[in-house]
Amino acid sequence: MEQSDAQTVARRSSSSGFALFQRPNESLATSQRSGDATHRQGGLAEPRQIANVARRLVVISNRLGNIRDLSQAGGLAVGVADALAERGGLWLGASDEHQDSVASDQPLIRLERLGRIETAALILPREEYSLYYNGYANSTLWPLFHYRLDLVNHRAEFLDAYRQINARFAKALAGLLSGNDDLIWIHDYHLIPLGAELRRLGIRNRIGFFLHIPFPPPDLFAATPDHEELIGDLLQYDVVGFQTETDVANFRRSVQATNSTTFDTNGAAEANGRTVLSKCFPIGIDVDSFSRMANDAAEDVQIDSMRRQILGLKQIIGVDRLDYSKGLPGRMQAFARLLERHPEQERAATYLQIASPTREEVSAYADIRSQLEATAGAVNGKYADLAWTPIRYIHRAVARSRLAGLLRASQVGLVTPLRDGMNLVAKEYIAAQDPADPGVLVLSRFAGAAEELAESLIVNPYAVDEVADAIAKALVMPLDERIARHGALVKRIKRNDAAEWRRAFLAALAGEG
Ligand code: GDG
Repeated sequence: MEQSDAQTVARRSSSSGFALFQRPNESLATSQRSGDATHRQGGLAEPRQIANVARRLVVISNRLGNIRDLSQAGGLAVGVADALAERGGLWLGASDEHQDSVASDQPLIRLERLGRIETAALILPREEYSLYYNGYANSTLWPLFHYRLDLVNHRAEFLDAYRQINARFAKALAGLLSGNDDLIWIHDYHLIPLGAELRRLGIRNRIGFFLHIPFPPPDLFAATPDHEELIGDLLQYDVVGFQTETDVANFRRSVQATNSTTFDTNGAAEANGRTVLSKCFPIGIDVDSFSRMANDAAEDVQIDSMRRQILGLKQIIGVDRLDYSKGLPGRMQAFARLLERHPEQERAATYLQIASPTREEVSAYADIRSQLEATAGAVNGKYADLAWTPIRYIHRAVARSRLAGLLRASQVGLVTPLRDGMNLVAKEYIAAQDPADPGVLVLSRFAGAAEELAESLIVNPYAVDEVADAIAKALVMPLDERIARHGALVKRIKRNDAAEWRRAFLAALAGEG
């Protein structure tokens, strides 16, 4: 994307120069706008005709994607940016910049425009943001929604900051809306109360919420003292979207248990004088563009792959944020069990784990890191020799194009989370394969993706020997079986791709779905 396309929306301040900060009511509508849609190669999608394009789309997520360079971006950022590019619209998220001093009550926003997309970065008080993000979002809700009550840290100041930050988002957004017709699409667990805060400010627009992570069963959900408020918040939306049918069912049961509201066979319920639709919208990827990226692998990835071919070494790969929900220590143990139970795989298979750093301020994440380093060290210490390193463990983010090449060069994809909303790596692994000689996906039954990807080898990640045996089966699977399984999986990920995900959600949000 050309840098020069970008335009910082700034209004001349009363003194000299440009004020980068803009109060929302000095609105974008009065700022100079650039005309045409922006096209990109490997970046934003070209605008396409879709239903209900007349209504402006307003997206809110905790973090803004970098719309000037989506080459590193994953599913959510690309999916959202493409939806905005198709119809034009606004994306509001928290800025990386923070206010240090006492919080201002007026929203501070940095506005930018690139083609038809406008971004609004909300500058939030540092301490309050940390209590909201590291605190309630990632120390309370994330473990709770991933069924990890043992890791939930519940503190009153986390919840206060969470509600306060959501109220700040609402105030900022209210000033940026261009009317009742804007379609508002809110993303993920950081912003559950945002719809209710907007309603409190008198916003009557259609508002949709999509949860990217699982929704827990009622007995677990009820363990948070705030569960009734959270259900009340979710019932303020017009559409509440989930990744899987399991999540939808869990949500509906919690609603019923909390306030006796029932859903009809279409998933609709009456609440607060409005119809709330709850439905499953499985997120997908842009299959063709990921396949292309995998096919154009970097030279050193190809050389590494050729070297392994010569040595007769097969590669097993895992790619995850270093998060305790992803089941990484168990996965390494399963690889160690593979070597014990299937000794013919010694020096015949190597396991590459890319575990990108994430949320390092939260203590549970430091624990998982040391646990993983210890396991990798123990397995390598026991088995490695001069010619063979059983586990290669990379604790760094890897460029997306390189990642695609590495997935293609691996004969087994290991995706074994203990619980996951969807898991896009599973879909990326399938998209990356050579259809004439594809690898095999070993997939946890507790990843949302397992609802769609039945032709992978489905495993229970808690059953270490079962995972080890599935890896062994994948390593020796005959070509015709690999091709048949891969062909079926590709069909599925193409049917439920990123474009279909946003089309279906936006149709429901516009009241057409
Ligand atoms: C949440 C939900 C749901 C990973 N390491 C690197 C890297 N990645 C990319 C992957 C993939 C993305 O990040 C991760 O997506 P996942 O879906 O696997 O998981 P979460 O981050 O937990 O996402 C999840 C998702 O939201 C979408 O709704 O599927 O269930 O938890 O695209 O490839 N990308 C680069 N370097 C890395 O080192 N460039």
